[in-house]
Parts: sequence; structure tokens; C-alpha cells
Amino acid sequence: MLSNDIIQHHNEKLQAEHQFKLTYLTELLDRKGIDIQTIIDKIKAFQVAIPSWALGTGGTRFGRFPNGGEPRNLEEKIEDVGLIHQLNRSSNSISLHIPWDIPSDANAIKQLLKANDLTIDSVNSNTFQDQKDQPYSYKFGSLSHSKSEVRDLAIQHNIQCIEYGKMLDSKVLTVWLADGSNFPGQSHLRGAYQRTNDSLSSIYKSMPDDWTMLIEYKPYEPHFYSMVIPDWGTSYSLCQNIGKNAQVLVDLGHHLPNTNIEQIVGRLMHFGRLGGFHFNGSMYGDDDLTTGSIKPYQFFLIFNELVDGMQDPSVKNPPLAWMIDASHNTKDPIEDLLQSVNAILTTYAKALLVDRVALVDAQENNDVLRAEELLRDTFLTDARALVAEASRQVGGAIDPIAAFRSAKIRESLVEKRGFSVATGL
Ligand SMILES: [Mn+2]
Repeated sequence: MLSNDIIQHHNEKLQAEHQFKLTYLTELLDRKGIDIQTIIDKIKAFQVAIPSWALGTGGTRFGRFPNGGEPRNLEEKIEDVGLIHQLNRSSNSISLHIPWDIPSDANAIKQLLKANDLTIDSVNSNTFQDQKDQPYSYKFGSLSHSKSEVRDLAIQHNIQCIEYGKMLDSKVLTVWLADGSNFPGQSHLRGAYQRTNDSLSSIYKSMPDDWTMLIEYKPYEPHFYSMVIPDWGTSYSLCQNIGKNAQVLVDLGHHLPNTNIEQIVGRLMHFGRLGGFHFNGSMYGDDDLTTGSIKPYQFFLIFNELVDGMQDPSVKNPPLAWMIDASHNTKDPIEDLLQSVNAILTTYAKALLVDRVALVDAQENNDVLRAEELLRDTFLTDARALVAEASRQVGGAIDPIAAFRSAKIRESLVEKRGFSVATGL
């Protein structure tokens, strides 16, 4: 844990410049009839879960280049997320991946979570790798496998994940499958879908009533010809078949280039089936880059759709589970996560500033230019001071990355943990 004095001292140094920016923004928004504190309160309430597997340096297919000081176990992963949350006050939960994060002592983990002001977000199953001494291989699939003994193994693994989640008060199981085929003819496409449907149904039946199953989709993997759950339509149909607590999870990187993700988001919310979100950025595909780093306007349009759906009382979509799903190859993982959360909050803040009454009016009257300009004007507004103020008001840093650097947190983690490498992707 970081001493509060460090954050306090950091904020004092930045306060004058911060206040200057905030005063300007307050006046600007006031002229538009927007109460700045209402927006700041919404930012304060927005929390983004940090994945346990993103706290270490990610690898490419060719190698991994860590800088040391990475968490060596679940306890240290929780400590790292605790640090992030202390700095930005917007990352109050951690997502676990089983078997990487199996708790050896659930009560001790719960105590540690509490001490760090954290909860467990979702539990994520892993049937995309074989574990040591596993009786059957996932080489040719898991929940979709042609052999029932392999499917049963994968089903039991997911049920085990639910059990670990129950121990730690999680209420969400996230399923992402690397199931598919590598060559035409290898797999019976309809059969693989049906087997996946049946396997997911079995897992769903083992889930407590107040849990949610999130089903992620992805169009491709390197070396693949087909994926069993390639798109939102497949995820959506599985959710429809399985039950009301099954929801689609949208991972920003899991789309083919130029896909209109905001439209997918709008559709799923319209159907009340958008359950979760994985934030990241990408240039070509699933690059797992920093959120908002490549296509910030598209990211804003996605958030615009999310906020529109969340504010519309006629939309019956459950509250969403927000999470980062990224990997950090060259940046410090903690810095990259802080940067991502900041980009998420800034973009969310901008989406909150959109004049929705004027937008609907422009849409109804087919005033194309005015509708577009309403969005563009908001996108071009610098909303960073709103996020900084939200953090400051609840004891976080005005500039979390600067505070992380000036407090030399990575240096002390390296000193404490040595040249450690975390488990993960
Ligand atoms: Mn994901």
C-alpha cells in the first residue's frame, strides 16, 4: 500500500494547474447547461476491473521481455491492483483466470481484498491450454470437442471455476473458447455449434441463480480456419438458448478490421443481452494495445452508444461488467493499465456530455451535419480535468501515472520481488 501522504503531496504540486483547467471546463459546460459535479459523480461511480493476467509483461508468439518486479502469486497480483486503485480510485476489482489464480486460502484472500478495498470481478475459465497431468487434451477443442470425455473435462473445469468464484464472492463466469478448426472439412460446423451449446447449458445449470455467464466471441486466431463462436450473433444465439443470465461479452479487439462495433453494442443493448465489456485497443486485430490508443473516435462512438443505452429507460439491459483485457509488451504493465483506465474514463465523460435531446432532434429532422457535429464537438472537448477532479475528490491522484513514477513504485517492486515474471498470457 502507498502512504496517503505521497498522493497528497503529488496533488498539492499539481493543484494550481489542475484548478485552472477545471475552472475553464466548468464555465464551458455551464454555458451548455451542464452541471459539472453531476458528471464528476458519474465518473467516480464508474469502476473498471483489472485482469490478473495483465499485471505481468505479455508475450508475443516469439518472446517476452519483462522488466522485473512482477507479481509472483495471487496475493501480489491483488497488491498491484490495490496500488492501481489507490492511485486512480477507479479500479476496485480484479478478474481471475483459473488455474493461474487458484486461491490456496480463500479466507486470507478475502481479507487481503478487503484491506486493498477490492472485490473479485469475474472468474475466467481456461480451456485453451492443456494443464499438467490433464487426462485428455484440448488440442482439437474443449466444449465443442467431438468426444464427450473431453467436453466433460472442460465442463467440469468451468464448474470448478464457479466454485472458486463462490469462495471469493464473485458472481460472474466468463467463457472464451479457442475452439474451432484449422482446415476446411476438419470440423462439422453445425455439430460443433450444437455441442458447444449443450456444454454451456450444462455449465449454466451448475451456476447459482444470481450469477451471470458472459460468452465472448472472436472471429479468428492465427492458424485457424473457423472459430466456433466467431461473432456476436453466435454468442447472442447461445445466450438465448441457454438462459436469461447468459449475456454477450464484447471484447473490442475481437472484430475484423472496420467492423462497426458501436452498432453491435447498440443491437445487443436493444435486445438486453450486452453483459460485459473487455477494453483494449488494436490496429489490425486482437493486438491488446492500450485502450483508445489507435482509434479514439471509434472508441468515443462506442461509448456514446453505451451511454445512450444506459440512459434510456426503455432499454432493459442489465448493468455491464467493465474490464480491461490487454497485454503489455513494452510498457510497464501498471502504467499501461493506469493509462487505459484514464482513456476509458475520459471517453465515458465525453459520452456523458453529448446533448442527447439535440441529437435526437437532429436525427428526427434528418439534419445530418448537425447530428454529426454534436458528436464531433463533444469528442473534441478536452475532458481530462473531469477525470482528474473525480480522482482527486475521492483521494486518488490528479495524475496517477506521474504519481506512480515520482513515488518510484516499480523500483521498489523490483527491489522487493526481484526479476520475477507473472503468470498470464
Ligand atoms: Mn477478452
